[in-house]
Amino acid sequence: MNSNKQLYLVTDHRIPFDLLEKKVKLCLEAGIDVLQYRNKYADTRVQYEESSRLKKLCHEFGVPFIINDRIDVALSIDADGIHLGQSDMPLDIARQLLGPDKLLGASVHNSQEAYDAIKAGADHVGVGALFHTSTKVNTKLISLIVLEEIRATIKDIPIYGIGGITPNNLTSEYLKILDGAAIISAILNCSNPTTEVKKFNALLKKQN
Ligand code: TZP
Ligand code: MG
Repeated sequence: MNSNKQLYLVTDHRIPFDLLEKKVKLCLEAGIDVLQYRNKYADTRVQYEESSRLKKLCHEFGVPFIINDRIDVALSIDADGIHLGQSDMPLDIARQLLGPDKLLGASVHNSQEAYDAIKAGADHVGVGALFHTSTKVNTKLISLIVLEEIRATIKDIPIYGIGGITPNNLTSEYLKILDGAAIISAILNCSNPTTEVKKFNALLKKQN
């Protein structure tokens, strides 16, 4: 079992950017492993400016910075990678545009999508929603059985769980399958992000 699992923080567009930046800094200080900028609503210029600032901050802590959906924004700020869903740019085209060295993440919901993502050159996948979430609308829940099927298909690249994950529901059943957890609300919409990051890391980094 991989005992050094990753804590992958995803930004929340509902938080005003100056406050978000402060919270992200606290999380970097407390120990996150990856940051993804996710904002489906802001103008391109805003996305460019916000992601430039967050990339600079992440790199002060040696943490990779990934952009959701927008390959143009990722290229423009030389982000470390991109995360794409099933209705975004095809993964193989994204890989051609990004080159071999950038991180390419894919959202998958079943073993066929997992198989396709590996073939197209994904470096890691996100699977969710594992639990009820109000952060993303129209999200179907992925059962533990389907997650296990995806794990059986994906042997060599990391699988991150996403969707409604909290320190309470990230149980050993999930930890034995996942390589990491991707979180929005449980860290960014709580009164003390530092404490929550530490709680997650106590689960994710414990020696199994
Ligand atoms: N993809 C599947 S669920 C989800 C995304 C982006 C939202 C995760 O946010 P939260 O607040 O951690 O449930
Ligand atoms: Mg997307």
